[in-house]
Amino acid sequence: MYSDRSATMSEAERSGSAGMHRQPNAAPLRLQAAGRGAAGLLVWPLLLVLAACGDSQGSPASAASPADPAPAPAPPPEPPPPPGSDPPEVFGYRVVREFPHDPAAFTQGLFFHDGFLYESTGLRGESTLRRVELETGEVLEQRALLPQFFGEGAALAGDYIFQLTWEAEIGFVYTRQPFRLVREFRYSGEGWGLTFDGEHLVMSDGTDELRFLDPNTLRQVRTLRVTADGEALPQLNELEWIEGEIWANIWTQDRIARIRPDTGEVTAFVDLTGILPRTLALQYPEMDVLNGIAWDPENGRIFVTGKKWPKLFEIELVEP
Ligand SMILES: [Ca+2]
Repeated sequence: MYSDRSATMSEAERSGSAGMHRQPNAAPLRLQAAGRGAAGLLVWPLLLVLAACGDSQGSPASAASPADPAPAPAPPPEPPPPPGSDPPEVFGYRVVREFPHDPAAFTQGLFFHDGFLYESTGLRGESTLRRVELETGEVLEQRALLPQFFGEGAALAGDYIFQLTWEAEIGFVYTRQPFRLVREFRYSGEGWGLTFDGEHLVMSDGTDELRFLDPNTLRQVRTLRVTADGEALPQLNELEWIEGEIWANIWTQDRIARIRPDTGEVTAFVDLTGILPRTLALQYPEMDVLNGIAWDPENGRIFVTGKKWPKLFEIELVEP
């Protein structure tokens, strides 16, 4: 239903500010030293190496005297499970605090930086990039996309905000504050979610594959197939890098997948069923699916919201 793929003229071209970044051989942006979440702070998941059981050396059986009846042979040790074969754990949640959220914001990208939320909203004619005050939901700065663009994922890398569009195969790069468009980039296929792992932009496109892009060249450096319990997990949507994991909304589901960035294995789900009170659905009939994860690394806060949801929630996980 959103089949307008003819929108090839960029926002910058139309706004007349394209000259500075339309040169085909323009040098790539050099990002300043990455802030929080930089590679030096990367916390890769620990691999737990389980000591093998059933080693008979030194066991009490070997100390038996020759007069004792021969001990029954020890059963062979269980072979270790192959990597990725464990079913993902399912975490619950607890709402720590609720914040107001613009019920007109069709949330497609969400991150938290230095005390403020940053949000990319979708729908043609309604798409924006905005800086939002957490406590009040007030929009402090907003930049509208041209009506042919459907805003999607957004992420901060260094001092630049990267924003995807759904089908136009164009991404935008802005200075963080104020929002000044400094560059465009192209990619093939659809743009859905975006986050930054401290080294690369991580992008989803609606499939089970994540793409890793160099934030300086915007070139793809690798891809990652995401699986849950050995099965491909498609419809990966809004993303967030949280302490060495990629968290992903699953489109149309109230679940977030927690993904190992090295193997693509989903180690756990967060089940957010019921987080939005049903009574609000009557009051806000345009509410759409859960979409939007933001992480405040300084205070260890997780925020979630959805498309045209009137609320944004700070949550804590509840152990399975
Ligand atoms: Ca996010």
